[in-house]
Amino acid sequence: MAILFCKMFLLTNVNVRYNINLSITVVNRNEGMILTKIIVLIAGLAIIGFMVWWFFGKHEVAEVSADVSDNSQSIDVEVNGGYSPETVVLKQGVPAILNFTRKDKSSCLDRVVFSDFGINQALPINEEQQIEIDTTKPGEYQWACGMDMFHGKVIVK
Ligand SMILES: [Cu+2]
Repeated sequence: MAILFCKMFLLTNVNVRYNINLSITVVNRNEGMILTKIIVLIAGLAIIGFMVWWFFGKHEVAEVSADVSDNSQSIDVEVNGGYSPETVVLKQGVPAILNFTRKDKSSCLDRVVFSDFGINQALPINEEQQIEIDTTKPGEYQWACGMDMFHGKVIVK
């Protein structure tokens, strides 16, 4: 009788343990879901942050304003798989020079064309070419490679 009672107790004990284990598992599953949500949230925020950084990062690299000193301004433009910077901001009325240096071996970028100013300048590799830009009129002026494939822009304001 005592043994039976003991066995029953053991059985209930096992049941209780099982129940506790089950409820812990349920709690863990809920916590897991919360954790998953937090991870998804953090990942989402990280992606948004990265996109913002990428957008502003590119923006900063792409656009450069000239330093104006002694009634002259100049900007160096590197030609290598495109133009860096792609957008150049010049001050209106101040004589401006863009220094183009081609580091790209491809013949695609061996000329730079400013159709608004009638400029079609050869860019020998690794040689700085000075291009005078007329800044008398404010506006946006595109430049391109000889084949009109790569583009850059001068903003006079
Ligand atoms: Cu080209």
